Amino acid sequence: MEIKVLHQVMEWNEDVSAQVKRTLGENKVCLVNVMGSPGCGKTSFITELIGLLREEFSIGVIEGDIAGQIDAERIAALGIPSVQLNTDGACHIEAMSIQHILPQFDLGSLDLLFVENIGNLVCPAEFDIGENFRITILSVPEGDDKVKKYPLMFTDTDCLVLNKCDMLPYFDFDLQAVEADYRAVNPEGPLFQVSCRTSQGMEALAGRLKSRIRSELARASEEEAAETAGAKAAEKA
Ligand SMILES: Nc1nc2c(ncn2[C@@H]2O[C@H](COP(=O)(O)OP(=O)(O)OP(=O)(O)O)[C@@H](O)[C@H]2O)c(=O)[nH]1
Ligand SMILES: [Mg+2]
Repeated sequence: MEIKVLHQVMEWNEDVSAQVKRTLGENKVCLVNVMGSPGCGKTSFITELIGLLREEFSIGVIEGDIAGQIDAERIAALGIPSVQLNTDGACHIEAMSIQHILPQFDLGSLDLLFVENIGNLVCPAEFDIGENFRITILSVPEGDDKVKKYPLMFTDTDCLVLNKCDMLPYFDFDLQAVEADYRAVNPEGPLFQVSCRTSQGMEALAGRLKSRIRSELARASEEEAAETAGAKAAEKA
């Protein structure tokens, strides 16, 4: 199986996230930026979600890693279009790279594009890659102090997923403390407890995601309709 591997575009620092958003909006594609530490379960989570969402949405995945194409191969094995982005050392993905990769997908036939960001709790939070929304994953074995230590990752997210909850009996992990720390930095953000190993909590999460994706796609359609109406009115004037 041949996987397309593209490299991070480093020569420009210009913020092109608005252009990425425009391209995605025009094609009615919802982009979800999945972030978290190395090994927290980002690929496992996307894989689980593909199973739960693929009946309703046409899905593609951009897999970000410093090197290698292991994750893109995992996704391609599911029959889902996937492109591997290698950042060659950079600890985050930039919008410029997403803009560069989008033409690799048949955007007109996609509804949903997952981007698995580089495993890191720091830099990815600082870069808007043109996403509709962000999901941050924290896993039980990482420890219960991460929200306090890396607040931006948990402040600038639309949802926190606590993964590997099947491991809770084996770790001194204070769930209430994590919830309280998260509430302190992100009072409105939902928190889902899941296990990608047992699928615990995944259906409920997928239900909430479906509503969010539907409303993002509906908004893109409304904006397109408004633009068309505006252009027609301008033609007449
Ligand atoms: N017990 C348990 N293991 C899990 C769970 N989710 C993922 N794993 C395991 O955790 C390891 C890392 O999972 P990945 O999905 O590759 O994690 P990732 O965040 O994509 O990793 P990188 O791409 O390397 O940053 C694998 O061995 C998974 O099988 C879970 O809910 N419970
Ligand atoms: Mg991965």
